[in-house]
Amino acid sequence: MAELSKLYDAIVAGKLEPAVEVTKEAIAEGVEPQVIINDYMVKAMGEVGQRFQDGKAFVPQLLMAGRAMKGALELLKPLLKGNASATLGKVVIGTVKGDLHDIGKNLVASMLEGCGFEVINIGIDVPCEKFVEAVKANNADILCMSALLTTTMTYMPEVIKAVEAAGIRDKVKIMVGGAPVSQGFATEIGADGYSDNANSAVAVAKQLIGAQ
Ligand code: B12
Repeated sequence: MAELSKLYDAIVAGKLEPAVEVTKEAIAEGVEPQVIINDYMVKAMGEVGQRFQDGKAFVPQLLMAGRAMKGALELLKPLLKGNASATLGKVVIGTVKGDLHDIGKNLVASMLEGCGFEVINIGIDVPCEKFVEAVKANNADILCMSALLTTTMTYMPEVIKAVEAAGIRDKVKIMVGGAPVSQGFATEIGADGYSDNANSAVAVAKQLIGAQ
């Protein structure tokens, strides 16, 4: 039996190899990817964040934990894909300007892809113009923005304004997310959808394009 608590420990300790090993074992034993991600990986990142906040961990520890989580997540990505037959719609996703956090954004992207959306992932530190260009160039149905910092979530309404100024606001639904973002904030800035996790992000996306 894969000892999944060791996956939690490995991510908290920022150790890539044991994180990958335990994940491989769990996959071989048929443990649901969602269980591995939500019950162990996301919780471990939460613990690292708490330690950082409490002054018990520092940026190098955050980086190493992020690296361990990403490595293990790579193994699970192919398993998140699969039951998608036709494309439900096109999604452009990025982390807003000034923000380099991409683990949660990539998880949302993988889940959307796995559930039938075509996803154009435009990366981190994305300025307004790049979001607008990508939506236009791909004729996207949904624009997803991620922010993990209280100082960068305030960039989200700027992007919405830029989409409006480009005259395409009625053509694209806008979803926002990331740890400091809330439903209240999403409503306040005029976003169409919000979710606090990758699973329900898919449900919200489907709802927004009338696929559910
Ligand atoms: C890993 C990490 C880093 C790594 C990022 C590596 C990477 N490639 O992403 C590094 C080391 C680079 C980093 C840097 C910094 N970080 Co940091 N980081 C974290 C940490 C520990 C985990 C984030 C994470 O990956 N969580 C796991 C994922 C799965 O969760 P998630 O991102 O929340 O995503 C989920 C949901 O939010 C949602 N979601 C996310 N995006 C979207 C988008 C849409 C559209 C939807 C619908 C849903 C959705 O679904 C996701 C999956 O379920 C958090 C602590 C925390 N608990 O959040 C701090 C944290 C975010 N960091 C913090 C800080 C302060 C920093 C730094 C400023 C530190 C510094 N002094 O340099 C820098 C800023 C760099 C920058 N300009 O961005 C603070 C932010 C405080 C604040 N309130 O603003 C936090 C909260 C730590 C803390 N407790 O103080 N960090």
